[in-house]
Amino acid sequence: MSNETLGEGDSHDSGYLHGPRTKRMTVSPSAATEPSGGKRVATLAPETLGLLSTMPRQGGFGPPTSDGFSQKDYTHPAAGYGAAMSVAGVMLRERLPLQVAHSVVRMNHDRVSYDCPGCAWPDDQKITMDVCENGIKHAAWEMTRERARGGFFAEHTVSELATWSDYALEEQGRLTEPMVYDAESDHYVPISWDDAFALYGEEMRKLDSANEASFYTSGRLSNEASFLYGVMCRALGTNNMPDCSNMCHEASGRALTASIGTGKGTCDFEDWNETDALFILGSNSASNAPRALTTFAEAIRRGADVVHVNPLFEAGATRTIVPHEISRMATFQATDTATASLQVRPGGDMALMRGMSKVVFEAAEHDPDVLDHEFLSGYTNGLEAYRELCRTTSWDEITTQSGLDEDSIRRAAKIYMHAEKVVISWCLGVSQHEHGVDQVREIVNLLMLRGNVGRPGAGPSPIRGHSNVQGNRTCGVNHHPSEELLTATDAEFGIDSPRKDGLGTVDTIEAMHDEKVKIFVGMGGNFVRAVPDPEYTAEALRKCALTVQVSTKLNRSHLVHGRKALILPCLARTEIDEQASGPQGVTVEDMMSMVHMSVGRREPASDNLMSEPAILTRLARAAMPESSIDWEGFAANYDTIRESMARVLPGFEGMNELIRQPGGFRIPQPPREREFTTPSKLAEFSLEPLPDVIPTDSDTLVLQTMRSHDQWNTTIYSNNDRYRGIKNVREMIMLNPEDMRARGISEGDPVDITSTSRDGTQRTLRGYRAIGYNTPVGSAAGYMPEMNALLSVTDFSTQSDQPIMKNIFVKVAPSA
Ligand SMILES: Nc1nc2c(c(=O)[nH]1)N[C@H]1C(S)=C(S)[C@@H](COP(=O)(O)OP(=O)(O)OC[C@H]3O[C@@H](n4cnc5c(=O)[nH]c(N)nc54)[C@H](O)[C@@H]3O)O[C@H]1N2
Ligand SMILES: Nc1nc2c(c(=O)[nH]1)N[C@H]1C(S)=C(S)[C@@H](COP(=O)(O)OP(=O)(O)OC[C@H]3O[C@@H](n4cnc5c(=O)[nH]c(N)nc54)[C@H](O)[C@@H]3O)O[C@H]1N2
Ligand SMILES: [Mo]
Repeated sequence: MSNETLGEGDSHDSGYLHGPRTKRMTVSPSAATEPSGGKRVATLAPETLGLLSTMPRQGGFGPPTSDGFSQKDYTHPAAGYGAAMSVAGVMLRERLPLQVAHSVVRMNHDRVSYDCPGCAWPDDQKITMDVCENGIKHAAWEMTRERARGGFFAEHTVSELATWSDYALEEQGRLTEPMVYDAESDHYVPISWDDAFALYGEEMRKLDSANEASFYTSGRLSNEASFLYGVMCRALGTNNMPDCSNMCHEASGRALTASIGTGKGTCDFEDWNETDALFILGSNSASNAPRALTTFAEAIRRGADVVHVNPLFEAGATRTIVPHEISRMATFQATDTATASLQVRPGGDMALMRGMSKVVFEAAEHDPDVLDHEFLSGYTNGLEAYRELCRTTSWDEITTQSGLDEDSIRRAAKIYMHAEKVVISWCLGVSQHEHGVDQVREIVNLLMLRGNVGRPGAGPSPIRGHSNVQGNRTCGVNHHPSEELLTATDAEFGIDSPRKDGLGTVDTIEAMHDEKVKIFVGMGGNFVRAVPDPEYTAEALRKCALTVQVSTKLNRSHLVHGRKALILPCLARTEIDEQASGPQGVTVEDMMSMVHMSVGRREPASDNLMSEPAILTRLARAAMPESSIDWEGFAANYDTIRESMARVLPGFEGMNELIRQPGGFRIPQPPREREFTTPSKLAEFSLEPLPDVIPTDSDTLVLQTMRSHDQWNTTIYSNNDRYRGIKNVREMIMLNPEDMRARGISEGDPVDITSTSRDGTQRTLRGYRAIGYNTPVGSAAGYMPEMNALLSVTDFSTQSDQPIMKNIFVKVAPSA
């Protein structure tokens, strides 16, 4: 099937793919109005300068640079030679030539190997080497030969390190021993593990209530560690468990729970492999789930449709060399990965879904079989009200709010109706909006019309983020846990879990700022960088009595700390985890609910590291010396953790045996069998009006913040973004050329970006470079985490509590 270019005309916001415009542009640093290189570029407006003013913003958070920047549209297929070169660069930096290549081949495959620490895409067991460029880079990042030893901390005060770039901090390599902050000398100094845990225990026991502590998780934590973490928090008496999922798929979880009863997608890999039409909304798959490209390409080869919905024409929507096909890589034979692309307006996905449903209902007037009556009458609730809602939503509203013309939407609906089996998938482009929950529910509404739920080859299927973010939730990391989980936990451990919801990410920031939370524990991640409003968050963290960061590498969150601070270095997933009963393995759950084993094989980066499960058992014991839970037994043998998990978590019965089968096991997903666990026991149509996603003031642009190809969340590998043709700049904003003209901005000009938050405060990033790009008129795009400086902590969705990171209202003007 060929790449169909739908729609006519050439305006940038007319709907379907016209292909990015081609241009060449290079700006040398001498053309910049500010001094170039490591010490310049945008700073926050003076009025917002505060606690973060010690943090340099050198060329964004990537490596310092003195070279000119450029944008030139990328015309090669995704993956391929550029990928190989990029991997080589990272390996060189980590001084890692052979080991990685070796390890990576084993990664994800052998059941006694480790799970890729990158994304949550499932492993294709049929492909002997299903690896990708970004997975290799990510594994290399943790396998680095560089070490931040105690001597390093003796040489630099924390105030000095705070002036280093984020890139330089991580470049120090793996942390090697526990450290404690010494306020007198302003240094991190070595501390024994025993003393570190004793200090933590002492501070915890000073609290009036466990609710004065908050326990963050980044989505890499294993299932076993997540489970222990949850039990520890509940035994302490708190549900304060913010996690990175509060910033990525909270909306998806809430929406799916309301619609079908459980917060996960219903598809497995086989469904993706046999579907007739795949709709991919708001995902930059080529960079963030690269192995998905293989699936897109294979879908096209068997004649299925693959429709991408995105304000940008991302590489995954064009042509690709599928990641594992090394021979093609050598000869550059590209494969199609899309049949159509819809250039939606930011936040316009719900209107698109509504429009498609409207067309389906219209078609059903002539041919009743368009609807799946058996499914709709037997398993769903609210069909007639939804039909009426679609009837009364006008085309005018649908086209305005989606940014797509009626014809384009009708053609997308035709693809949907012609396909017997449809999978709709989405990522942050859908969830990180005010109406993220409504958007995901509208996806389910559309799927239900033709019974595309709980049937092979069909279903809703969010692309998840971190490699174990889904497993974290399954195993108990949740600030609003279910009664079912708490009851089972209480029965297993003889505790009395708190029933009150805990604090999520945004609430934790506020509570620390109000000094209601006094201890912050981060199990991985880089909290101060990942969250909105870094300055306010830094103030909040600095008010804490104690901050504890369990990490593999040095990052900004170690330098923005409480009055007392601990850095507890842990083993990485690729490393041997030796405990009293011998070497241990942990498990992870991929985005399709498959749980499998991950066993590290490499020598640990230092002999003074502890595993995450072991650290958690020691933290638990230190805070609860009298606890009757056998924490020490858990640390000695992870099988004993899994025995408890098997009793507490539905679907984990027999876990120890199941994970020793090749490929692991699949957690039962009731909606997959059309068993909907909603209160009505039916799948629920949602009946929300379309929100108005267009700023009332025509001067305002909607800014989305996203990842470059060369970064992992807060870790930046380089200042390049290969598929978008961007070289050597992160402090940039992509603008539609029409919007640039209207503001008197030329290509490469320095501009100031001012956001207005929900609390009325304004924030400005100065001297960002304007880059003309094919993004809809009225929209703009730039990079996270730099642009978190534009968000207030109040800028979160009232539906999901998720920060609205794809929906920032800004004004852009030439720099003064
Ligand atoms: N290499 C690498 N892989 C990663 C990560 C990484 O940083 N690096 N991060 C991991 C994590 S934690 C996550 S959550 C995922 C994130 O994966 P993605 O969701 O792909 O992440 P983003 O870079 O934020 O890209 C958002 C995409 O949504 C589009 N978009 C923005 N607004 C809208 C909209 O209103 N509608 C639609 N339809 N599209 C929109 C953007 O143009 C962009 O293509 O990736 C995971 N995988
Ligand atoms: N503006 C904006 N902001 C965003 C987003 C956005 O799209 N736009 N996306 C949001 C999303 S989806 C997410 S998930 C968050 C990401 O937020 P986080 O998960 O908090 O951030 P990461 O950058 O993934 O965390 C990196 C750090 O984790 C530590 N680490 C790495 N491996 C391990 C390990 O094995 N164990 C332990 N204990 N630590 C380890 C290292 O010290 C490293 O520095 O950012 C969010 N922030
Ligand atoms: Mo994420």
